[in-house]
Amino acid sequence: MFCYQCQETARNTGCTVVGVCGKKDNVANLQDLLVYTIKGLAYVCEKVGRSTKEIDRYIVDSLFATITNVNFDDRDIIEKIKRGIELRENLKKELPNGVELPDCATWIPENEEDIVKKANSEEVSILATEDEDIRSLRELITYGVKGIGAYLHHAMVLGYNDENIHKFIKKALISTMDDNLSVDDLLALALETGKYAVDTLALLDKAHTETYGHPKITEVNIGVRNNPGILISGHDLKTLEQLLEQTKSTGVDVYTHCEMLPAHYYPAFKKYDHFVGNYGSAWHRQREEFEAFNGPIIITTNCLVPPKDSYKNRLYTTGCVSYPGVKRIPEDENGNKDFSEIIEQAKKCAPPKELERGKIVGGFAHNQVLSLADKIVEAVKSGAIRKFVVMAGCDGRHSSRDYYTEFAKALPKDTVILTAGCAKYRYIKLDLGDINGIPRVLDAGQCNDSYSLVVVALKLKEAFNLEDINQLPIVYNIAWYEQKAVAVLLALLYLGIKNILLGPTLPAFLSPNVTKVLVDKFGIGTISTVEEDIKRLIYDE
Ligand code: FSO
Ligand code: SF4
Repeated sequence: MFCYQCQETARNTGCTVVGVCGKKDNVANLQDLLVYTIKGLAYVCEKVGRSTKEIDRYIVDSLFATITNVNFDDRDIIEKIKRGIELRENLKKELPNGVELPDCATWIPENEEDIVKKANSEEVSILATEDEDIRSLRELITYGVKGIGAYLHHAMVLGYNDENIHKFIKKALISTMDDNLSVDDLLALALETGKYAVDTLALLDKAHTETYGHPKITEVNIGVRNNPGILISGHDLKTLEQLLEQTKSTGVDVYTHCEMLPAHYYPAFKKYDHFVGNYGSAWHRQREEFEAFNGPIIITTNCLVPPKDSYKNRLYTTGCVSYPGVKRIPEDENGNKDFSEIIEQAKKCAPPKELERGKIVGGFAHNQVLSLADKIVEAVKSGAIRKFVVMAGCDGRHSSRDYYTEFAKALPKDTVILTAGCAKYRYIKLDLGDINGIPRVLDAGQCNDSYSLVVVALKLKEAFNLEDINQLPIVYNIAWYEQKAVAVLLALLYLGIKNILLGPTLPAFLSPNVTKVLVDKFGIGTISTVEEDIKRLIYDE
Protein backbone atom coordinates (compact mmCIF):
# COMPACT_ATOMS: atom_id res chain seq x y z
CA MET A 1 0.00 0.00 0.00
CA PHE A 2 0.94 3.59 -0.43
CA CYS A 3 -1.42 6.27 0.83
CA TYR A 4 -0.64 9.88 1.65
CA GLN A 5 -4.05 11.44 1.27
CA CYS A 6 -4.54 12.73 4.81
CA GLN A 7 -2.68 14.93 7.27
CA GLU A 8 -1.85 12.06 9.60
CA THR A 9 0.02 10.01 7.02
CA ALA A 10 3.02 8.17 8.50
CA ARG A 11 6.08 10.43 9.04
CA ASN A 12 4.28 12.96 6.86
CA THR A 13 5.41 11.03 3.81
CA GLY A 14 3.06 8.07 3.32
CA CYS A 15 1.49 5.03 4.99
CA THR A 16 3.11 1.91 3.56
CA VAL A 17 2.44 -0.94 5.97
CA VAL A 18 -0.87 -0.04 7.59
CA GLY A 19 -2.72 3.25 7.77
CA VAL A 20 -2.30 5.49 10.81
CA CYS A 21 -6.09 5.67 10.46
CA GLY A 22 -6.28 1.88 10.91
CA LYS A 23 -6.87 1.11 7.22
CA LYS A 24 -5.28 -2.25 6.36
CA ASP A 25 -3.02 -2.57 3.34
CA ASN A 26 -5.45 -4.77 1.40
CA VAL A 27 -8.22 -2.20 1.88
CA ALA A 28 -5.91 0.65 0.83
CA ASN A 29 -5.00 -1.24 -2.35
CA LEU A 30 -8.63 -2.06 -3.07
CA GLN A 31 -9.51 1.61 -2.63
CA ASP A 32 -6.83 2.51 -5.18
CA LEU A 33 -8.38 -0.03 -7.53
CA LEU A 34 -11.83 1.42 -6.87
CA VAL A 35 -10.57 4.88 -7.89
CA TYR A 36 -8.97 3.25 -10.96
CA THR A 37 -12.30 1.60 -11.79
CA ILE A 38 -14.19 4.88 -11.37
CA LYS A 39 -11.71 6.53 -13.75
CA GLY A 40 -12.32 3.79 -16.33
CA LEU A 41 -16.07 4.28 -16.00
CA ALA A 42 -15.67 8.05 -16.39
CA TYR A 43 -13.59 7.43 -19.48
CA VAL A 44 -16.28 5.29 -21.09
CA CYS A 45 -18.94 7.89 -20.21
CA GLU A 46 -16.91 10.47 -22.07
CA LYS A 47 -16.40 8.28 -25.10
CA VAL A 48 -20.10 7.41 -25.25
CA GLY A 49 -21.01 11.04 -24.63
CA ARG A 50 -23.46 10.39 -21.84
CA SER A 51 -23.90 9.16 -18.30
CA THR A 52 -26.87 7.91 -16.31
CA LYS A 53 -28.31 8.88 -12.92
CA GLU A 54 -27.19 5.53 -11.60
CA ILE A 55 -23.62 6.00 -12.81
CA ASP A 56 -23.43 9.53 -11.39
CA ARG A 57 -24.65 8.36 -8.00
CA TYR A 58 -22.31 5.38 -8.10
CA ILE A 59 -19.28 7.57 -8.82
CA VAL A 60 -20.09 10.03 -6.07
CA ASP A 61 -20.78 7.35 -3.46
CA SER A 62 -17.71 5.32 -4.40
CA LEU A 63 -15.45 8.35 -4.19
CA PHE A 64 -16.94 9.06 -0.76
CA ALA A 65 -16.10 5.51 0.32
CA THR A 66 -12.39 6.16 -0.33
CA ILE A 67 -12.18 9.22 1.93
CA THR A 68 -10.21 8.84 5.14
CA ASN A 69 -12.12 7.13 7.97
CA VAL A 70 -15.18 6.21 5.93
CA ASN A 71 -14.87 2.64 4.74
CA PHE A 72 -12.57 -0.03 6.15
CA ASP A 73 -14.41 -2.97 4.63
CA ASP A 74 -12.67 -5.00 1.91
CA ARG A 75 -15.90 -6.83 1.10
CA ASP A 76 -17.75 -3.63 0.49
CA ILE A 77 -14.99 -2.16 -1.68
CA ILE A 78 -14.84 -5.35 -3.77
CA GLU A 79 -18.61 -5.17 -4.35
CA LYS A 80 -18.24 -1.55 -5.44
CA ILE A 81 -15.47 -2.47 -7.89
CA LYS A 82 -17.65 -5.21 -9.39
CA ARG A 83 -20.55 -2.81 -9.72
CA GLY A 84 -18.36 -0.21 -11.43
CA ILE A 85 -17.22 -2.75 -14.00
CA GLU A 86 -20.80 -3.85 -14.60
CA LEU A 87 -21.96 -0.25 -15.17
CA ARG A 88 -18.97 0.36 -17.43
CA GLU A 89 -19.51 -2.75 -19.55
CA ASN A 90 -23.21 -1.99 -19.97
CA LEU A 91 -22.50 1.51 -21.20
CA LYS A 92 -19.68 0.29 -23.40
CA LYS A 93 -22.18 -1.53 -25.59
CA GLU A 94 -23.00 1.88 -27.06
CA LEU A 95 -19.45 2.32 -28.37
CA PRO A 96 -18.60 1.44 -31.96
CA ASN A 97 -16.00 -1.27 -32.40
CA GLY A 98 -12.36 -0.27 -32.48
CA VAL A 99 -12.46 2.65 -30.02
CA GLU A 100 -9.18 2.70 -28.15
CA LEU A 101 -9.53 2.55 -24.40
CA PRO A 102 -7.02 2.53 -21.55
CA ASP A 103 -6.61 -0.46 -19.24
CA CYS A 104 -8.80 1.06 -16.51
CA ALA A 105 -11.69 0.95 -18.98
CA THR A 106 -11.04 -2.54 -20.31
CA TRP A 107 -9.80 -4.84 -17.56
CA ILE A 108 -12.27 -7.48 -16.51
CA PRO A 109 -11.68 -9.75 -13.53
CA GLU A 110 -12.78 -13.33 -13.80
CA ASN A 111 -13.12 -13.75 -10.07
CA GLU A 112 -12.37 -12.02 -6.78
CA GLU A 113 -8.84 -13.35 -6.80
CA ASP A 114 -8.27 -11.33 -9.97
CA ILE A 115 -9.60 -8.22 -8.24
CA VAL A 116 -7.24 -8.66 -5.32
CA LYS A 117 -4.32 -9.34 -7.67
CA LYS A 118 -5.07 -6.21 -9.65
CA ALA A 119 -5.43 -4.17 -6.45
CA ASN A 120 -1.97 -5.29 -5.37
CA SER A 121 -0.39 -4.48 -8.72
CA GLU A 122 1.80 -1.43 -9.16
CA GLU A 123 -0.16 -0.05 -12.08
CA VAL A 124 -3.11 1.00 -9.90
CA SER A 125 -0.95 2.48 -7.16
CA ILE A 126 -0.53 6.22 -6.74
CA LEU A 127 3.18 5.58 -7.26
CA ALA A 128 2.51 4.42 -10.83
CA THR A 129 2.95 8.08 -11.81
CA GLU A 130 6.70 8.48 -11.64
CA ASP A 131 7.14 12.23 -12.00
CA GLU A 132 6.58 13.56 -8.48
CA ASP A 133 5.13 16.90 -9.57
CA ILE A 134 2.64 15.33 -11.94
CA ARG A 135 1.77 12.76 -9.26
CA SER A 136 1.36 15.54 -6.72
CA LEU A 137 -1.06 17.48 -8.91
CA ARG A 138 -2.97 14.39 -10.00
CA GLU A 139 -3.52 13.48 -6.36
CA LEU A 140 -4.38 17.05 -5.35
CA ILE A 141 -7.11 17.00 -8.02
CA THR A 142 -8.26 13.48 -7.12
CA TYR A 143 -8.57 14.38 -3.42
CA GLY A 144 -10.40 17.61 -4.25
CA VAL A 145 -12.78 15.58 -6.38
CA LYS A 146 -13.29 13.07 -3.55
CA GLY A 147 -14.31 15.97 -1.31
CA ILE A 148 -16.67 17.28 -3.98
CA GLY A 149 -18.11 13.78 -4.32
CA ALA A 150 -18.82 13.61 -0.60
CA TYR A 151 -20.56 16.99 -0.51
CA LEU A 152 -22.50 16.25 -3.67
CA HIS A 153 -23.64 12.95 -2.13
CA HIS A 154 -25.21 14.90 0.76
CA ALA A 155 -26.94 17.31 -1.60
CA MET A 156 -28.26 14.40 -3.71
CA VAL A 157 -29.62 12.62 -0.66
CA LEU A 158 -31.78 15.69 -0.10
CA GLY A 159 -32.91 15.78 -3.74
CA TYR A 160 -30.51 18.47 -4.99
CA ASN A 161 -28.26 17.83 -7.94
CA ASP A 162 -26.19 19.54 -10.62
CA GLU A 163 -25.31 17.86 -13.87
CA ASN A 164 -22.33 20.15 -14.44
CA ILE A 165 -20.63 19.02 -11.24
CA HIS A 166 -20.95 15.38 -12.31
CA LYS A 167 -19.50 16.27 -15.70
CA PHE A 168 -16.58 18.02 -14.07
CA ILE A 169 -15.88 15.10 -11.72
CA LYS A 170 -15.52 12.81 -14.74
CA LYS A 171 -13.45 15.29 -16.70
CA ALA A 172 -11.09 15.80 -13.77
CA LEU A 173 -10.67 12.07 -13.15
CA ILE A 174 -9.95 11.40 -16.81
CA SER A 175 -7.40 14.23 -16.86
CA THR A 176 -5.46 12.60 -14.04
CA MET A 177 -4.65 9.78 -16.48
CA ASP A 178 -3.70 11.99 -19.40
CA ASP A 179 0.05 11.93 -19.97
CA ASN A 180 -0.20 14.87 -22.38
CA LEU A 181 -1.13 17.32 -19.63
CA SER A 182 1.69 19.49 -18.31
CA VAL A 183 2.24 20.77 -14.79
CA ASP A 184 0.61 24.05 -15.85
CA ASP A 185 -2.41 22.27 -17.30
CA LEU A 186 -2.85 20.33 -14.08
CA LEU A 187 -2.46 23.44 -11.95
CA ALA A 188 -5.22 25.09 -13.95
CA LEU A 189 -7.34 21.98 -13.43
CA ALA A 190 -6.68 22.09 -9.67
CA LEU A 191 -8.06 25.63 -9.61
CA GLU A 192 -11.02 24.56 -11.68
CA THR A 193 -11.59 21.86 -9.07
CA GLY A 194 -11.83 24.78 -6.62
CA LYS A 195 -14.52 26.38 -8.74
CA TYR A 196 -16.60 23.20 -8.70
CA ALA A 197 -15.96 22.81 -4.98
CA VAL A 198 -17.53 26.27 -4.52
CA ASP A 199 -20.51 25.24 -6.65
CA THR A 200 -20.92 22.00 -4.68
CA LEU A 201 -20.69 23.75 -1.31
CA ALA A 202 -23.26 26.31 -2.50
CA LEU A 203 -25.57 23.51 -3.65
CA LEU A 204 -25.27 21.71 -0.33
CA ASP A 205 -25.90 24.94 1.55
CA LYS A 206 -29.07 25.40 -0.51
CA ALA A 207 -30.09 21.78 0.12
CA HIS A 208 -29.59 22.11 3.88
CA THR A 209 -31.17 25.53 4.34
CA GLU A 210 -34.16 24.92 2.04
CA THR A 211 -34.84 21.59 3.73
CA TYR A 212 -34.13 22.44 7.36
CA GLY A 213 -34.17 26.26 7.50
CA HIS A 214 -31.35 28.71 8.13
CA PRO A 215 -29.19 27.98 11.17
CA LYS A 216 -29.89 30.28 14.12
CA ILE A 217 -27.90 31.24 17.18
CA THR A 218 -28.33 28.24 19.48
CA GLU A 219 -27.16 27.11 22.88
CA VAL A 220 -26.39 23.40 22.70
CA ASN A 221 -26.42 21.43 25.93
CA ILE A 222 -23.26 19.36 26.44
CA GLY A 223 -24.52 17.55 29.53
CA VAL A 224 -26.74 14.46 29.68
CA ARG A 225 -30.20 13.43 30.91
CA ASN A 226 -31.24 10.34 32.72
CA ASN A 227 -32.81 8.47 29.77
CA PRO A 228 -31.11 5.96 27.52
CA GLY A 229 -29.75 7.56 24.40
CA ILE A 230 -28.62 7.08 20.82
CA LEU A 231 -25.56 8.96 19.63
CA ILE A 232 -25.32 10.01 15.98
CA SER A 233 -22.18 11.25 14.28
CA GLY A 234 -21.13 12.38 10.80
CA HIS A 235 -22.68 14.89 8.41
CA ASP A 236 -25.88 13.26 7.14
CA LEU A 237 -28.81 15.39 8.31
CA LYS A 238 -31.37 13.26 6.48
CA THR A 239 -30.45 10.20 8.52
CA LEU A 240 -30.65 12.31 11.67
CA GLU A 241 -34.12 13.51 10.67
CA GLN A 242 -35.34 9.93 10.24
CA LEU A 243 -33.82 8.91 13.56
CA LEU A 244 -35.51 11.81 15.37
CA GLU A 245 -38.87 10.92 13.84
CA GLN A 246 -38.56 7.24 14.78
CA THR A 247 -37.40 7.90 18.34
CA LYS A 248 -40.27 10.30 19.14
CA SER A 249 -42.12 9.23 22.31
CA THR A 250 -39.97 6.13 22.79
CA GLY A 251 -38.23 7.39 25.92
CA VAL A 252 -34.91 7.32 24.05
CA ASP A 253 -32.95 10.55 23.76
CA VAL A 254 -30.80 11.51 20.78
CA TYR A 255 -27.39 13.15 21.08
CA THR A 256 -24.99 14.40 18.41
CA HIS A 257 -21.28 13.73 18.22
CA CYS A 258 -18.52 15.64 16.40
CA GLU A 259 -19.67 16.92 12.98
CA MET A 260 -23.36 16.33 13.76
CA LEU A 261 -23.31 19.06 16.44
CA PRO A 262 -24.42 21.81 14.00
CA ALA A 263 -27.71 19.96 13.41
CA HIS A 264 -28.89 21.65 16.61
CA TYR A 265 -28.62 25.03 14.86
CA TYR A 266 -31.28 24.18 12.25
CA PRO A 267 -34.88 25.27 12.99
CA ALA A 268 -36.31 21.97 11.70
CA PHE A 269 -34.67 19.98 14.49
CA LYS A 270 -35.62 22.27 17.35
CA LYS A 271 -39.09 20.80 17.62
CA TYR A 272 -37.81 17.49 18.97
CA ASP A 273 -37.61 17.71 22.74
CA HIS A 274 -35.75 14.40 22.94
CA PHE A 275 -32.95 15.90 20.81
CA VAL A 276 -30.96 16.59 23.91
CA GLY A 277 -27.53 17.91 23.08
CA ASN A 278 -24.02 17.17 21.95
CA TYR A 279 -21.97 14.46 23.62
CA GLY A 280 -18.19 14.58 23.70
CA SER A 281 -15.93 16.25 21.22
CA ALA A 282 -14.07 15.57 17.99
CA TRP A 283 -13.88 12.26 16.12
CA HIS A 284 -10.46 11.18 17.37
CA ARG A 285 -11.75 10.99 20.96
CA GLN A 286 -14.48 8.53 20.03
CA ARG A 287 -12.89 5.42 21.50
CA GLU A 288 -13.25 6.80 25.03
CA GLU A 289 -16.42 8.78 24.40
CA PHE A 290 -18.35 5.98 22.67
CA GLU A 291 -17.44 3.64 25.51
CA ALA A 292 -18.79 6.13 28.06
CA PHE A 293 -21.97 6.81 26.10
CA ASN A 294 -23.44 3.39 27.02
CA GLY A 295 -26.04 3.38 24.22
CA PRO A 296 -26.05 2.69 20.47
CA ILE A 297 -23.98 4.88 18.15
CA ILE A 298 -24.71 5.54 14.48
CA ILE A 299 -21.92 6.71 12.15
CA THR A 300 -23.39 8.35 9.06
CA THR A 301 -20.11 9.49 7.43
CA ASN A 302 -16.49 10.03 8.43
CA CYS A 303 -14.87 9.95 10.79
CA LEU A 304 -14.98 6.35 12.03
CA VAL A 305 -12.07 5.07 14.09
CA PRO A 306 -11.53 1.28 14.38
CA PRO A 307 -13.82 0.46 17.30
CA LYS A 308 -13.06 -1.11 20.65
CA ASP A 309 -14.74 -4.42 21.43
CA SER A 310 -16.39 -2.75 24.43
CA TYR A 311 -18.90 -0.92 22.19
CA LYS A 312 -18.66 -2.72 18.86
CA ASN A 313 -22.01 -4.47 19.43
CA ARG A 314 -23.76 -1.12 19.82
CA LEU A 315 -22.02 0.58 16.89
CA TYR A 316 -23.81 0.94 13.53
CA THR A 317 -22.72 2.33 10.18
CA THR A 318 -24.85 3.57 7.32
CA GLY A 319 -24.52 5.24 3.91
CA CYS A 320 -20.98 5.06 2.51
CA VAL A 321 -19.50 3.99 5.85
CA SER A 322 -18.59 0.38 6.54
CA TYR A 323 -16.43 -1.57 8.96
CA PRO A 324 -16.00 -5.36 9.05
CA GLY A 325 -18.06 -6.93 11.81
CA VAL A 326 -20.06 -3.75 12.49
CA LYS A 327 -23.76 -3.76 11.56
CA ARG A 328 -24.77 -1.54 8.70
CA ILE A 329 -28.20 0.05 8.41
CA PRO A 330 -29.45 -0.34 4.86
CA GLU A 331 -31.77 2.08 3.06
CA ASP A 332 -34.64 1.37 0.69
CA GLU A 333 -34.93 2.83 -2.80
CA ASN A 334 -36.38 6.04 -1.32
CA GLY A 335 -33.53 6.47 1.11
CA ASN A 336 -35.56 5.36 4.16
CA LYS A 337 -33.79 3.65 7.04
CA ASP A 338 -35.30 1.56 9.79
CA PHE A 339 -33.87 2.17 13.27
CA SER A 340 -36.29 -0.02 15.23
CA GLU A 341 -33.63 -2.58 16.19
CA ILE A 342 -31.36 0.18 17.45
CA ILE A 343 -34.15 1.84 19.40
CA GLU A 344 -34.98 -1.46 21.09
CA GLN A 345 -31.31 -1.95 21.95
CA ALA A 346 -31.10 1.60 23.32
CA LYS A 347 -34.02 0.96 25.71
CA LYS A 348 -31.97 -1.76 27.38
CA CYS A 349 -28.86 0.42 27.78
CA ALA A 350 -27.87 2.62 30.68
CA PRO A 351 -28.10 6.40 30.19
CA PRO A 352 -24.91 8.07 28.98
CA LYS A 353 -22.21 8.77 31.52
CA GLU A 354 -21.85 12.49 32.10
CA LEU A 355 -18.61 13.82 30.63
CA GLU A 356 -19.20 17.52 31.22
CA ARG A 357 -21.87 20.12 31.80
CA GLY A 358 -22.58 23.42 30.14
CA LYS A 359 -23.26 24.58 26.63
CA ILE A 360 -21.76 25.37 23.25
CA VAL A 361 -23.04 28.42 21.41
CA GLY A 362 -23.18 28.22 17.62
CA GLY A 363 -25.35 28.71 14.56
CA PHE A 364 -23.46 31.53 12.91
CA ALA A 365 -23.96 30.48 9.31
CA HIS A 366 -24.22 33.23 6.70
CA ASN A 367 -27.87 34.10 7.18
CA GLN A 368 -27.49 34.57 10.92
CA VAL A 369 -24.20 36.46 10.67
CA LEU A 370 -25.53 38.74 7.96
CA SER A 371 -28.49 39.62 10.15
CA LEU A 372 -25.87 41.00 12.53
CA ALA A 373 -23.98 42.70 9.66
CA ASP A 374 -24.66 46.28 10.80
CA LYS A 375 -23.38 45.52 14.27
CA ILE A 376 -20.30 43.78 12.85
CA VAL A 377 -19.47 46.56 10.36
CA GLU A 378 -19.85 49.10 13.17
CA ALA A 379 -17.55 47.10 15.46
CA VAL A 380 -14.90 46.93 12.73
CA LYS A 381 -15.18 50.63 11.91
CA SER A 382 -14.95 51.65 15.56
CA GLY A 383 -11.89 49.40 16.02
CA ALA A 384 -13.67 47.18 18.56
CA ILE A 385 -12.96 44.27 16.20
CA ARG A 386 -9.43 44.40 14.85
CA LYS A 387 -9.52 41.18 12.87
CA PHE A 388 -11.50 38.07 12.08
CA VAL A 389 -9.52 34.86 12.14
CA VAL A 390 -10.89 31.98 10.09
CA MET A 391 -9.91 28.84 12.02
CA ALA A 392 -12.05 26.40 10.08
CA GLY A 393 -11.15 22.82 9.21
CA CYS A 394 -10.43 19.67 11.07
CA ASP A 395 -9.31 18.28 14.35
CA GLY A 396 -6.99 15.29 14.64
CA ARG A 397 -5.08 13.03 16.96
CA HIS A 398 -1.68 14.65 17.04
CA SER A 399 -0.62 16.69 20.02
CA SER A 400 0.75 19.28 17.57
CA ARG A 401 -2.88 20.37 17.25
CA ASP A 402 -2.73 21.76 20.78
CA TYR A 403 -1.29 24.72 18.89
CA TYR A 404 -4.83 25.67 17.84
CA THR A 405 -6.07 25.82 21.44
CA GLU A 406 -3.07 27.92 22.42
CA PHE A 407 -3.47 30.14 19.38
CA ALA A 408 -7.14 30.77 20.20
CA LYS A 409 -6.27 31.58 23.81
CA ALA A 410 -3.43 33.91 22.80
CA LEU A 411 -5.43 35.92 20.27
CA PRO A 412 -5.94 39.51 21.42
CA LYS A 413 -9.40 40.30 22.81
CA ASP A 414 -10.31 42.43 19.82
CA THR A 415 -10.33 39.48 17.43
CA VAL A 416 -13.15 37.14 16.48
CA ILE A 417 -12.70 33.50 15.41
CA LEU A 418 -14.83 32.29 12.51
CA THR A 419 -14.98 28.51 12.52
CA ALA A 420 -16.56 25.51 10.80
CA GLY A 421 -15.72 21.80 10.82
CA CYS A 422 -14.45 19.73 13.69
CA ALA A 423 -11.43 22.04 14.23
CA LYS A 424 -13.73 23.98 16.57
CA TYR A 425 -13.41 21.41 19.35
CA ARG A 426 -9.93 22.73 20.05
CA TYR A 427 -11.36 26.01 21.41
CA ILE A 428 -15.16 26.20 21.33
CA LYS A 429 -15.50 25.25 24.99
CA LEU A 430 -13.08 27.95 26.14
CA ASP A 431 -14.76 31.01 27.52
CA LEU A 432 -13.34 33.61 25.14
CA GLY A 433 -16.02 36.22 25.87
CA ASP A 434 -17.64 38.60 23.41
CA ILE A 435 -17.19 41.97 21.74
CA ASN A 436 -20.23 44.24 22.15
CA GLY A 437 -22.42 41.15 22.36
CA ILE A 438 -20.76 39.39 19.40
CA PRO A 439 -19.26 36.10 20.68
CA ARG A 440 -15.53 35.76 19.99
CA VAL A 441 -16.04 32.32 18.46
CA LEU A 442 -18.63 32.17 15.71
CA ASP A 443 -19.33 28.59 14.65
CA ALA A 444 -20.93 28.35 11.20
CA GLY A 445 -21.39 24.56 11.34
CA GLN A 446 -19.92 21.53 9.58
CA CYS A 447 -16.81 21.62 7.39
CA ASN A 448 -19.05 22.24 4.36
CA ASP A 449 -20.35 25.37 6.10
CA SER A 450 -16.96 26.93 5.43
CA TYR A 451 -18.96 28.10 2.45
CA SER A 452 -20.89 30.31 4.89
CA LEU A 453 -17.67 31.98 5.95
CA VAL A 454 -16.94 32.82 2.31
CA VAL A 455 -20.43 34.28 1.84
CA VAL A 456 -19.86 36.43 4.92
CA ALA A 457 -16.47 37.57 3.58
CA LEU A 458 -17.96 38.49 0.20
CA LYS A 459 -20.75 40.46 1.87
CA LEU A 460 -18.31 42.30 4.10
CA LYS A 461 -16.24 43.14 1.04
CA GLU A 462 -19.37 44.76 -0.40
CA ALA A 463 -20.20 46.54 2.85
CA PHE A 464 -16.72 48.04 3.06
CA ASN A 465 -16.68 48.80 -0.64
CA LEU A 466 -13.42 46.94 -1.25
CA GLU A 467 -12.12 45.65 -4.55
CA ASP A 468 -10.26 42.65 -3.29
CA ILE A 469 -11.40 40.09 -0.71
CA ASN A 470 -7.83 40.13 0.67
CA GLN A 471 -8.23 43.76 1.78
CA LEU A 472 -10.71 42.67 4.45
CA PRO A 473 -9.54 42.39 8.04
CA ILE A 474 -9.87 38.59 7.77
CA VAL A 475 -6.94 36.19 8.11
CA TYR A 476 -6.89 32.43 7.65
CA ASN A 477 -5.31 29.86 9.95
CA ILE A 478 -6.79 26.59 8.76
CA ALA A 479 -6.32 23.08 10.12
CA TRP A 480 -6.81 20.26 7.66
CA TYR A 481 -7.12 16.50 7.93
CA GLU A 482 -8.83 14.73 5.08
CA GLN A 483 -9.93 15.17 1.48
CA LYS A 484 -13.02 17.30 2.09
CA ALA A 485 -10.67 19.84 3.58
CA VAL A 486 -8.66 19.65 0.33
CA ALA A 487 -11.83 20.54 -1.59
CA VAL A 488 -12.49 23.45 0.78
CA LEU A 489 -8.90 24.68 0.42
CA LEU A 490 -9.14 24.58 -3.39
CA ALA A 491 -12.43 26.49 -3.11
CA LEU A 492 -10.74 29.24 -1.09
CA LEU A 493 -7.87 29.44 -3.59
CA TYR A 494 -10.30 29.65 -6.48
CA LEU A 495 -12.02 32.57 -4.75
CA GLY A 496 -8.69 34.36 -4.67
CA ILE A 497 -8.01 34.15 -0.94
CA LYS A 498 -4.32 34.63 -0.26
CA ASN A 499 -1.85 34.00 2.57
CA ILE A 500 -3.66 31.06 4.15
CA LEU A 501 -1.76 29.32 6.93
CA LEU A 502 -2.34 25.61 6.63
CA GLY A 503 -1.45 23.19 9.39
CA PRO A 504 -0.44 21.44 11.46
CA THR A 505 1.67 20.33 8.45
CA LEU A 506 1.49 20.92 4.73
CA PRO A 507 0.10 17.93 2.79
CA ALA A 508 2.63 15.18 2.13
CA PHE A 509 1.21 14.86 -1.38
CA LEU A 510 2.43 18.34 -2.31
CA SER A 511 5.85 17.98 -3.94
CA PRO A 512 8.45 20.69 -3.24
CA ASN A 513 7.83 22.24 -6.67
CA VAL A 514 4.06 22.26 -6.34
CA THR A 515 4.39 23.72 -2.84
CA LYS A 516 6.60 26.44 -4.26
CA VAL A 517 3.96 27.37 -6.83
CA LEU A 518 1.30 27.54 -4.10
CA VAL A 519 3.59 29.71 -1.98
CA ASP A 520 4.49 32.04 -4.86
CA LYS A 521 1.03 32.30 -6.32
CA PHE A 522 -1.17 32.20 -3.23
CA GLY A 523 1.12 32.95 -0.34
CA ILE A 524 0.23 29.63 1.34
CA GLY A 525 2.32 28.97 4.43
CA THR A 526 2.32 26.67 7.38
CA ILE A 527 2.15 27.33 11.10
CA SER A 528 5.19 28.09 13.24
CA THR A 529 4.81 29.12 16.90
CA VAL A 530 1.74 30.74 18.37
CA GLU A 531 3.69 33.94 19.10
CA GLU A 532 5.15 34.17 15.60
CA ASP A 533 1.83 33.46 13.93
CA ILE A 534 -0.02 36.02 16.04
CA LYS A 535 2.57 38.61 15.03
CA ARG A 536 2.31 37.59 11.41
CA LEU A 537 -1.47 37.33 11.14
CA ILE A 538 -2.75 39.87 13.62
CA TYR A 539 -0.08 42.56 13.73
CA ASP A 540 1.19 42.11 10.13
CA GLU A 541 4.78 41.92 11.36
FE1 FSO B 1 -13.65 16.24 7.60
FE2 FSO B 1 -12.42 18.10 8.67
FE3 FSO B 1 -16.26 17.46 8.14
FE4 FSO B 1 -14.11 17.03 10.28
S1 FSO B 1 -13.14 18.10 6.64
S2 FSO B 1 -12.43 16.11 9.36
S3 FSO B 1 -14.80 15.11 10.93
O1 FSO B 1 -13.72 18.75 9.73
O2 FSO B 1 -15.59 17.06 9.58
O3 FSO B 1 -15.51 15.97 7.33
FE1 SF4 C 1 -2.47 6.88 6.06
FE2 SF4 C 1 -4.25 8.86 6.00
FE3 SF4 C 1 -4.13 7.11 4.02
FE4 SF4 C 1 -5.08 6.41 6.43
S1 SF4 C 1 -5.98 7.89 4.96
S2 SF4 C 1 -3.69 5.21 5.14
S3 SF4 C 1 -3.72 7.61 7.76
S4 SF4 C 1 -2.57 8.59 4.58
